[in-house]
Amino acid sequence: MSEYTIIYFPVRGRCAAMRMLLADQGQVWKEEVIGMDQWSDGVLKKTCLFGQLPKFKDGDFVLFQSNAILRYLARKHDLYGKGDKEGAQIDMANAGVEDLRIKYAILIYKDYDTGKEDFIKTLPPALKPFEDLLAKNNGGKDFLVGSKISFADYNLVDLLSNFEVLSPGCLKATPLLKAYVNRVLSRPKLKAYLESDAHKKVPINGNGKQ
Ligand code: GTB
Repeated sequence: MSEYTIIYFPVRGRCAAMRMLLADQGQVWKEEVIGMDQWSDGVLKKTCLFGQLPKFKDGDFVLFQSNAILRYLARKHDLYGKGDKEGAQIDMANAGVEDLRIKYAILIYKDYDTGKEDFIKTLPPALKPFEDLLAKNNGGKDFLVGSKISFADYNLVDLLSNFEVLSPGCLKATPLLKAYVNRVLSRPKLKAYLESDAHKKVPINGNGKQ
């Protein structure tokens, strides 16, 4: 029996995808919410391997780094594709999501006022590789890789949901991606979680920008 705990700031941020994965897989988890006042005293930060959150616990087992946490959960819950090749393709897709997430975080936390317009203009070409991956996999009817959802799908769908908030309609140029996001978001357990206060009342980012 797993005893999962997510220790993070009161935002969706880098924990949204792992929460979506857990909810969709019917898992329960605890949240330890760290306010900025607590974080600023530096006590917890000193105990974090890279000086950052999220921190994740499975009982006594502790992990840092959101993508490592996603992969751990993927291995435990069979969300890493079939065989080495699908696993490598899922890693490749997730690395693309991470590259884009870093650009989004820079926009949100550093360049929002000056960079938003340009960021939105670069979205269609930035999303094209994911549209291409979908197109090559059963004409876009399945997931990024293979016929079963993977951790990279939760990560991508979370980021694309944030982009839809930043720029409503931004998926118009990538219709397979748009249909895929809708399909994933309508999975019953995931939908119920996303409609709950546990998700809705938590802001996307820590500075009020979205
Ligand atoms: N590579 C790491 C991962 O993927 O886990 C990156 C983790 C990371 O960037 N953590 C940030 C952090 O711990 C929080 S996510 N920052 C504190 C520090 O470095 O001291 C982004 C974020 C920023 C601000 C808030 N906020 O104000 O509530 C929340 C989340």
